[in-house]
Parts: sequence; structure tokens; C-alpha cells
Amino acid sequence: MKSEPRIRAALPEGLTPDKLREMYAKMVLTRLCDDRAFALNRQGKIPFAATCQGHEAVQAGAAFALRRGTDWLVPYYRDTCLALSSGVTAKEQLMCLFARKGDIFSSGRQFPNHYSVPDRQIASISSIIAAHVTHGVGMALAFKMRNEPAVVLITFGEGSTSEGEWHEALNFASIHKVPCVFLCENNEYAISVPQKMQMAIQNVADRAAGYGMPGVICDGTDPVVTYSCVHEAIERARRGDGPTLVEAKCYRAMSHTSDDNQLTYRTPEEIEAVKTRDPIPKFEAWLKDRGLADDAMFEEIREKAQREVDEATDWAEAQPPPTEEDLYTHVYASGPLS
Ligand SMILES: Cc1ncc(C[n+]2csc(CCOP(=O)(O)OP(=O)(O)O)c2C)c(N)n1
Repeated sequence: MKSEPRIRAALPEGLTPDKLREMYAKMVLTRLCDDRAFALNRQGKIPFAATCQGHEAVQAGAAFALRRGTDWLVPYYRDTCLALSSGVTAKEQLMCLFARKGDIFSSGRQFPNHYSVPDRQIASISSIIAAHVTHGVGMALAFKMRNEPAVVLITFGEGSTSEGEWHEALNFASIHKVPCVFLCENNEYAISVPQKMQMAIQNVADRAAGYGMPGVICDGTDPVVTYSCVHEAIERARRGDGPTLVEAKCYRAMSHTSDDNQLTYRTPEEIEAVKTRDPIPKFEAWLKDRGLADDAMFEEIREKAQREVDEATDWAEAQPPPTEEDLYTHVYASGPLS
């Protein structure tokens, strides 16, 4: 790592060589968790999984742009890497997939990636697509009214931008200069619906103009580029200059979920082509080019992540399932109602 001092000068504000390697490690950990989830599903051990393969770069870049302990994340169901990069552990991820009693996201109800981790500034997500965008704007408005420095990062896919609530949220946020950032992870599909059947424009970012906020496009297969765009948008929001819509162009490498078969709407050639855009080898090349990592380091990171996922799997599988009494946890208010 002899060239680090020279490289450091060229890195975006807030990114150090160690942070870049940590970012890479989170991307690898996410990929291995994702592979494990699908393998467990095919083994009949877990009923359902949602993939984030192809989204690792946009999510790692965005997570590292957040000010930990201050900023809030309002994610959607595809945000495994955002969550794992924001303090969620592989054990917690696996515990949720196995629907064990100790699942801290959804109390063993097995709706994967429906995070709710307030102690790590991750708000509960909504399965109703785009509904959480209004929730996130409401949170950001509260931070503004209380003069708190927090910025809220709200994520969603391009299909969600067809929902009325999405438009209402952006309109309101811009009028009131609410401290939030809207991050669209544009993977070109909403389940089986390609973007061209979803909207008559090429870029989701163009929608920002209709609400009087900046719309920025970034390469969502590059974590450093995404980090820079999201970081700039977050600091703009923190200064009180209002929200930004960032569109990170990425892709979905697998079927929508374990219940979907992408071969019913994608050609084998398209699926093959998508593999050439894998953000992990791309980031490896970026790190190597700058003398920030080498093959031995990648191997070490991969082995460590594999051990972590293996241990998390064995541990989570051995945990007890929820009991009958858990059926109503988080469904009705507990304690006396006043
Ligand atoms: C209001 C609503 N309509 C339909 C669905 C079913 N649904 C779940 S995910 C999804 C696709 C969303 O696509 P996009 O926002 O592009 O995100 P992606 O899954 O591609 O990451 C749909 C239509 C839903 N959950 N909520």
C-alpha cells in the first residue's frame, strides 16, 4: 500500500483507503448473505428471499455517505447492503430469514429485509411500494422543526416513482425544503415490467424538475461515484437547501424474489449480459488500479465474510421459533391504553 498518501489526495471528501476497503467488505458480505438466502430457500429451509445482487455498489456508496448516529435511513426491501453497511449484522439478517423468535425486524414473521432498527437509525419499511417515501419526508420535517441536524435518506426502485405518494412526497419535501435525499435504485425492472413500460422518459432524475429540486444521475455500479453524489446531496440537505433526487443506474442480476422467474420476461442473452456489469469485480479493479488493495486482500476479505455468513447461518437456524404468544407482538399496543 505504498502509494496510499498520493491516492488519498484524490479520494472524495470523507473517504479514506480504510473506508473504501470496508465498503468493499460490506459488498462482499452482502453478496454472500444473498447467495446463502437463495440457497436456503431452494433447500426448503426459508420460504422467501429478496435479492440485492447488482445493487451492492449503489447501496454501499450511499451508506458510507450517511453520518452514522445522526442521519436516518428509510429503506426498501432490496436494501440488504445498505442495512449491512449501516450496522445490521449477518446474524440479524439470517435470524430474520429463518423467522426465529429473536428476529428484531419483524419478530419472526419472515418478511425479509423489512428492517426496523431504530437504535441504528433505520426506520421500518413499507411493503406498499412508495408509501415509505411519505413517511421519510415526515421524519425529515420533524427533524427540521426540532432544529436537529439529521438528514433522511429514502430509497426506492424506479417502478415506485409511478405511485402517487411518491409524487406527493417530492412535491411537499421541495416546497418545505425538508432535509432528505431521494435515492432511486434504478434496476430497469419493476418485477416483470421494464422501465419503458413504466414511464415515457429515459431518466427518473428528470422528474425532479417538476418539483423544483436537482435531479442527479450516477453510475450505480460504482460505489465511489454513488458515494460522491449522495454525499453532496446529503450535505446540501443538511445546509437547509432542500432535497435532491439521485438516480443510481444499476440492474437486478437475479429474479425479483425467490418466488419470481425472470426467464418468463427476460431473454437468456439479457441475463447473461447483465452478469458483465457486476459491481464487485469492477470495484476490485478500481481498488487495485489505485494500489489500495490486492488479490490477497480480496481473498482474505472474502474468507472472513464467508466464515461470518456460515456462523450466522448455523447460529440462526439453531434459534427457537416464535411461540403462540408472539402472534400479537407489534400488532396491538401493549399496556393500558389511555
Ligand atoms: C402499492 C403496491 N403495488 C404493487 C406492489 C407489488 N410490488 C411489490 S415490489 C413491486 C415492484 C417495485 O419495483 P421497483 O420500485 O422498481 O423496485 P425493485 O423491486 O425493482 O427494486 C411491486 C409492483 C406493492 N408492494 N405495492
